[in-house]
Amino acid sequence: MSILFPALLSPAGRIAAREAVRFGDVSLTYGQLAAASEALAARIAGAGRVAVWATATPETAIAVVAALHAGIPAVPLNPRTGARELEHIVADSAPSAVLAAPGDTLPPELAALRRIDVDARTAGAEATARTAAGTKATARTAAGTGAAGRAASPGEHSPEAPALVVYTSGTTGPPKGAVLPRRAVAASLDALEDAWRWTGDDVLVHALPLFHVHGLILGVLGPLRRGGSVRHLGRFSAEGVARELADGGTMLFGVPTMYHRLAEVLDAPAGDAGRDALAAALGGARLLVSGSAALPVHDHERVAAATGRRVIERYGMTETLMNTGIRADGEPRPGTVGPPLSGVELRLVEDDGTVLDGTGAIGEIQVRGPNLFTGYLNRPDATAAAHTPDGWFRTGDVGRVDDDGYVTIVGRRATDLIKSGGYKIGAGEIENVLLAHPGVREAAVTGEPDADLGERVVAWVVPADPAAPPAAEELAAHVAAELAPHKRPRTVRYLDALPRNDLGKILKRSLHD
Ligand code: MCA
Ligand code: AMP
Repeated sequence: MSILFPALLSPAGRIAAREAVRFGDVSLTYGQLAAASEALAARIAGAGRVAVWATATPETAIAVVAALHAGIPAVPLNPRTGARELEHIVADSAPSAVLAAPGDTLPPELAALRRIDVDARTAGAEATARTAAGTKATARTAAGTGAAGRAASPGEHSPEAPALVVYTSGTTGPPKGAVLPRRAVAASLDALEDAWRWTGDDVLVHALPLFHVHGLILGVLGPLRRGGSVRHLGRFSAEGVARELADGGTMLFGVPTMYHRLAEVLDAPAGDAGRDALAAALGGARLLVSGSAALPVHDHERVAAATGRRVIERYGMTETLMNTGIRADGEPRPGTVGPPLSGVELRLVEDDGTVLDGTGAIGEIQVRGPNLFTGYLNRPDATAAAHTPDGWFRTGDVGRVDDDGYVTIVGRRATDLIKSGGYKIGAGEIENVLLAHPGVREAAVTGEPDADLGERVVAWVVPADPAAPPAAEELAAHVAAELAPHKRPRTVRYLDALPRNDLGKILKRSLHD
């Protein structure tokens, strides 16, 4: 039987009063979160699957914990998802209800769903007011008792029962829903506990979106499983990171773009107040963790030079949760993602299926272990294609393993996958949307290196009317409205024709020439 959050079961005494989550200036204790999620779990009992309007708010934490408590799979939705992508996700995952905060305006694609309001204030959420001197005064914003000491129902469900369905992009077609069982969530979070000595005393700081594995599972469910707390900044800023780490935060989770932006601030001369405050706050943290994409060594070095602390990387995937990571007591080695985590088997395989065993050999990374998903929702074909006959998951990432087990990712097999700001984006989904624009005759999408985003989305467009090509901003807005803003092209290049081979296939590699 799987109990994901022991600290939320009948919280009493010190743990009931401990802060569980804080978003901006609104926080919930373990007692309040337990009461709110239990009450909501009772209201959604029997629902087949629920969508969660995953804003960066305590309501999202309550909604997801309630669904897990009730044993109902939750489908976190990016609140900025455009019409086409949202229609697909709703049709594919067929939720019976959508959980949202009372003030949220939901788009027409969700109109047919039963709406269930989740209100953190009725759970007794507290607003923490900061005085100019930096001390805190706490005021209750709504009536509510919390539930210190109240008995909770056990929330026990089969380890194989689906916990979450998280949508992730492939090279072509719409995103697929990765079905993550409770077993995988528990196994991956416990492997990180082991690697990072993650305890209930840790206070995690981050500003990640809550509709992906990184921000939601690691960033919210992780602290709750340990009985610790999370402080979400609402929106990423160097000032917010500095403030929260200086005020009790022990760990920082971020994507490389965030560390790059911190490194830019740290580049200011010593004596600059913002730079010095950030350097001191990062220097005082127990653990600075980067993931979702590679953190360039240059940014590693800039942070280390200014703070005396090394950022450590871990390597994961929506389908596999976490695979490898530098340990808290291990050697931080920039450019590597550390050894496999406890319980994870990892091997390298050549294109022809030959399993590599020599140190330093380069091949596709394949993994196996309790951290893996059970499959893609409604896509047995894609699930089968993603696995080898002997049950290993093909990550599509290409890497090597050193003598001491440290893994280095050197690239990925599919050139049609773009990682921008830590988001995985399929070239095909953007091409399809661009082709639906009346001003576009032909389109190809590629990723280009970008110092801030890692890669940026570039659209190569043959206009329907060469005399009046659609403006780059118009195409970006079109993609943002149909898919999501982070998928919009940041650069548009106009061509008379796309380079193609004899079979008519677009030659993407020659685009950049
Ligand atoms: C701009 N915006 C637009 C348009 N242009 N909206 C509509 N139409 C347009 N044409 C808006 C955006 O919505 C946003 O609004 C604002 O402008 C800025 O957008 P953008 O430039 O895209 O944001 P950014 O500042 O570049 O974001 C950088 C970021 C972000 C904060 C680092 O990329 C991010 O949060 N990344 C995290 C990705 C992540 O969590 N990945 C995990 C998946 P507004 O300003 O109002 O917001 S990977 C994973 O889970 C695995 C397991 C793993 O290993 O971790
Ligand atoms: P997603 O499918 O959005 O969950 O993204 C998973 C992918 O992110 C992996 O397959 C890797 O390509 C990439 N990734 C995650 N963490 C790292 C890391 N620390 N270094 C390099 N790539 C990473």
